[in-house]
Amino acid sequence: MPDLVAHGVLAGLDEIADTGRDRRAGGYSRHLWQSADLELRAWFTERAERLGLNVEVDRNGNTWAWWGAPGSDAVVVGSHLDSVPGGGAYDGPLGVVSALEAVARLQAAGFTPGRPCAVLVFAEEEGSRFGVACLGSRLLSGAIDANRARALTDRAGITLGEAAATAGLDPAHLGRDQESLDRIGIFLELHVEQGRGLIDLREPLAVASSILAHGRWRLSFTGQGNHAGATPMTDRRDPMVAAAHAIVSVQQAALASPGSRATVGRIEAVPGGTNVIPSVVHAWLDARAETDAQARAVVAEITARVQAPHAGCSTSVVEDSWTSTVTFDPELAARLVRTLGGLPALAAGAGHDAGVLAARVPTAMLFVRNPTGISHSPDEFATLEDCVAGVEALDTLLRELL
Ligand code: HGY
Ligand code: MN
Ligand code: MN
Repeated sequence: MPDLVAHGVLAGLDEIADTGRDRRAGGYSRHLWQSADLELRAWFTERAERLGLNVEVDRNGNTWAWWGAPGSDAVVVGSHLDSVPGGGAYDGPLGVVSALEAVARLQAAGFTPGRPCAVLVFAEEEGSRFGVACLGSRLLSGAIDANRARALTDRAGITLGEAAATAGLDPAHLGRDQESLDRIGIFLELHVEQGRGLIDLREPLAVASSILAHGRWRLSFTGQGNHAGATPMTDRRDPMVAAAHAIVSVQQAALASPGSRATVGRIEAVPGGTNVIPSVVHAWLDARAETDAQARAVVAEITARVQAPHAGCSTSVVEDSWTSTVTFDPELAARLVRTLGGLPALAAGAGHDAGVLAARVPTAMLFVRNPTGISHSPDEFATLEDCVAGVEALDTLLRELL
């Protein structure tokens, strides 16, 4: 087995291993244009420039590292460097370091690309700061309205437009970037697998076949803020109780629709004091299913259940984002499988920038086995051997596609 640090793939992960560690949650919290993300951007630029790549940041904060001159019909390989709160080391960064390593190997072998090639790092894939996942690819492709995006706020109330300006971008230029989009001939994303598919198949790699339909909704419960000691239990309109009831309904609605998934991973009580009955509680719903119709039906069921008045509170449900079921380009997937000498196909439960781009350009994904089957957690993992298999697969694919 090759030595861990001597090996380029994990050397890249090793170099960023201390960036954005979250002491409270464990794992990493790397959020758009905050200190860890800025450090990772600088790291990527330095890494790419060391390979002689030309680094450009586009109008939406996505970073492109061009091998040779930028141009149309390019083969673009990439992923993201941001994380969920308390995320693992591999979700995103594995795809970025593997792409850089594949380019380094091709250069070392004296390979010259016959068409433009870039390594691309998308901004805010997880939506951890501004709430909408795959924001960089949605803005680039026009899948989100620029005015809506500019007005998104983070937990401190800073708008995306303000944050973009602080990061040196012109907020007026956020939005669909046809020129950049037109350069992509093929997009490839390598990603750590986020479930148990490859464990069960006993295979190190797979090609993606599809992504579940998925979206995010904000459920808000409004009651009466009041004193925790002075207000009798029978005289309260407590939105925390309404939210608790709703969260149980979320689980019940998804269990009643086999294959669907619905999660409340974040709640916020306003104002949020131990001795204060909240006036408002927000709960964020993430719902997914194989088809758009099934995901929509689960959310409709949840909406009906949570809107029935509970604890004297009123409820609103607002859609923050939606992505239809993605089916990856079958011809490109078949080409990958042929080139790599046979690979299983895997349906993904997680969303990806590749899924957003798939609606506009031929797109494919490679998954690398995750022996814990756990993701969005510090327990996410990939072995050195499997990471090397991923880089070798990218190397082979780039030789074929370039
Ligand atoms: O939430 C997701 O599916 C992804 O990991 N961005
Ligand atoms: Mn993720
Ligand atoms: Mn990811």
